Amino acid sequence: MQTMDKKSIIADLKKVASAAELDQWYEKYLGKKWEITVAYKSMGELSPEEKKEMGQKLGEIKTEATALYEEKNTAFQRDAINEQLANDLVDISLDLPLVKTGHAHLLQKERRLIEEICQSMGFIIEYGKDVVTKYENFYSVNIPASHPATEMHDTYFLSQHDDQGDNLVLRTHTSSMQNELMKRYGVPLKTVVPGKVYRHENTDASHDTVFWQLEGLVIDKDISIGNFKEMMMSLLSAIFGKDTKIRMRPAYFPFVEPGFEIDASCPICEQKGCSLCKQTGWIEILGAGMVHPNVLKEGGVDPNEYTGFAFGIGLNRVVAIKYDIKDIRYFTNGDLRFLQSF
Ligand code: FA5
Repeated sequence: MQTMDKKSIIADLKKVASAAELDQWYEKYLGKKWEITVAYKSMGELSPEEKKEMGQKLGEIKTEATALYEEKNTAFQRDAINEQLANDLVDISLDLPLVKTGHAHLLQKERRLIEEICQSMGFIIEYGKDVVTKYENFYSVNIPASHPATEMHDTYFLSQHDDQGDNLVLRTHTSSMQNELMKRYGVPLKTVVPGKVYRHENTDASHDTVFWQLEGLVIDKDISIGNFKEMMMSLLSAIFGKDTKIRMRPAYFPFVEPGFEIDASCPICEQKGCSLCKQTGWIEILGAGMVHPNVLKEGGVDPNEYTGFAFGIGLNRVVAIKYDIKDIRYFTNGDLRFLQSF
């Protein structure tokens, strides 16, 4: 009981100089085997008056010691945190190995950029589905089953069927969205559809089996070839942002009348001839034309009242021209040396 002297308990606590010493102090006085507990237990032998006096004294010691203990404990914890913060300072001048992070594929960065340009020109952006019906890919855009034009696209057919019993197809062009957009939005309409398309064909520097197209469809009253040309030239100069020569020539697509193709000058050989431009100096970048009346009718639009133009830009070729990439297969062959350089 001699240690139950309040002064010596508090004096002991005041001498405590570290968190470890504080733990020892706690064990000694307030822990499970603390001396105050032992003192409480030994009170059974005392008379009621002595018990009362001793109980009161022990209570006071406990309250005061606990408060002082808490105060010391908080101070030690604060010191520990401050010390950790002081030691955890980040040295921003230190040379650390670079953390390799991923980034968007060049094609996708460019696609987003072109989408922004199109949005600023008032186009709605839509994304279709990769797996479509024969109706969407062919029939709705004036390519009947018997039409030789179906041969123009080497198509990947799936074993699954649509409700007409026709095999589903991996879309061969983004024109497969034209009909749905006319039906969904009606007219006037100004929309672009970026999307992946699939063709079963031999690959070379300007042909791949999977590539991106960007379909444009503009329908309104009195839309003319002049409107088409003006819009196309502004779009292409905004996309390339450099001196790329453009030429337009007549072409055939069953879903337009008249139809055109647009070529861009080859940046790789400066038009002297190379494998990308197949020695011609020009690379075909898009097909286009005035929307065929049958396509308008099929989309529920009156061709006597409305006209329009459509275009399908080959994104891989456009990006290759913009960045002087001599073979579009680099986009899909997964070569990290190529991917990491953009
Ligand atoms: C079409 O796909 C038409 N749907 C385009 C169109 C839309 C015409 C609306 C009229 C109106 P074409 O098969 O030519 O057309 O493809 C369009 C563009 O895609 C080409 O100009 C070319 O830039 C690109 N392209 C075509 N085949 C490949 C291929 N195998 N690899 C990479 N790009 C290709």
